[in-house]
Amino acid sequence: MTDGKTNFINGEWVASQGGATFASTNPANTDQTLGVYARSDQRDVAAAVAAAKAAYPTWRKTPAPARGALLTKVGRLLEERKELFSQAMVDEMGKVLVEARGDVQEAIDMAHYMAAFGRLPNGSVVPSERPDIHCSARRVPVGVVGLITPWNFPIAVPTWKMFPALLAGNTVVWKPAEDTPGMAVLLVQLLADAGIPAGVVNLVTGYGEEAGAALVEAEGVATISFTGSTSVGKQIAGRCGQLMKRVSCELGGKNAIVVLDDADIELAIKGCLWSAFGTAGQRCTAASRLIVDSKIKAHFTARLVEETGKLRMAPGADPAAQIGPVVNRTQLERIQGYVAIGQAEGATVLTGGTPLTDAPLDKGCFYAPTIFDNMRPPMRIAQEEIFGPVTGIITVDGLDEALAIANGTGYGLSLSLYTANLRRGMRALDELESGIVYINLPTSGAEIQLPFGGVKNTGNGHREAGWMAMDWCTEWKAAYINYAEGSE
Ligand code: TXE
Repeated sequence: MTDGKTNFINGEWVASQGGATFASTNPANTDQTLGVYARSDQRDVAAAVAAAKAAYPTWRKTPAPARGALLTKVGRLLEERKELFSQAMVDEMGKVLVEARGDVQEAIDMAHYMAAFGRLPNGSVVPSERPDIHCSARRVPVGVVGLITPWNFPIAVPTWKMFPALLAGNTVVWKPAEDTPGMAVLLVQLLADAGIPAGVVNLVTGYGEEAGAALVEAEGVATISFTGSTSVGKQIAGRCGQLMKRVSCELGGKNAIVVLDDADIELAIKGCLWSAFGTAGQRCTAASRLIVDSKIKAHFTARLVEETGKLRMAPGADPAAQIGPVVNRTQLERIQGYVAIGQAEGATVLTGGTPLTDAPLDKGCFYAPTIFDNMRPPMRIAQEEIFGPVTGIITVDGLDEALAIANGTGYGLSLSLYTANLRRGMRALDELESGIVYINLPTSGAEIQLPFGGVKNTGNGHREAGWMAMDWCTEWKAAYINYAEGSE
């Protein structure tokens, strides 16, 4: 299926109507082409939307428990193919195998979690002011949903969107990231194998400005759910506003870990390593700011640098690899650009600060785990999402200053605080301005039964995962039914 026939429309694998293609490469060895994919345009998107519209009436009327049963099958097939998916993800996206397995596991968990929703209440019966009037409110699907997804969690993020949408009775058109089309093809084939009917999920591979933008514009798409950069998210949300389309945006983060003077330093270091360098820092929850109390800073910094030096960078397929490559050369250059900006702003590189150019890593997009000291809150490296294995230490005196600095960015996704003091922890929980707060845990590690999303520039108020995931993909319908005598 790497012959360019990678659009899945009305249950058929087809090439783009214009015949254009693009290639996907291995970030651990950019000489290696992994596959050739349909480069879709507005015509392909229109065909996919037409298929989704045609499939909608039947899917909407399929009983919710039956839709849930199909998701159970999807979950089981994902379990069977977990290793295949994980290996393919390592090759296409670059994350290390253990993390790729985690990515697929999140999809498995979401399939089973959402399957159960098929048998849960989907609304409420509400009292009326009048006798013999039955009042109720229930969720109904919105129609055709358009999904635009990034490459960093190429299975988890799409399924966090798709499974609630399907369970609710919507049909789907999906435009995955151009860096991970192969993962999308695997997932969509699995959905078909599980028995999801033709037209219910349609795939259009291709570029954001072409296929993605066309999906936003497409007539008949009721809502867009997007995860990606803040700049593209704002563009999409603006356009959806003009078109009166619903839109759900999950954007970037500038997450921080606060380490107070009473913290368990070794626990905090373990958390910082995972948050800053896991997935090579390419997570919306990555901790790119470490806010450390001056009393423990010297010891904390020395230990963090020491432990960072032990991290093994290698292609994700290497069983000993702890950090793989970043996704592509553009990201590598972007990271290098931010490191140069940080140095120009007066921050000092304690370790890292360069791409890795010794063989065999020179063939891939490897960037050394990097720690800045003397990061100050107004610096660009302390305000903007870097999306690479780069973090910096900001020194503070006490909890008040730490909380103010943690809150002092335009983002609000995930903030963490390490302390042995319950009162300080609870104050942080109250005062940190983010969708997710962790105490004595790293900023990454979401569980699917809790809402995921953020405040400020991180999003537009929607949440994925948890039961709240039903909100973005459903409308409420209120019903008033008169059963008074004489109404029959
Ligand atoms: O994202 P884009 P990129 C951030 C992170 C990263 C930066 C750039 O800071 O360094 O974004 O990454 C589609 N209309 N995040 O370039 O461009 C695109 O095809 C419609 C954080 O990969 O936002 C892809 O499917 N769609 C984030 C998706 O949008 C468009 C995860 C994301 O691509 C489009 C990824 C357009 N005009 C990046 N332009 C997170 N929150 O975790 C692009 N797309």
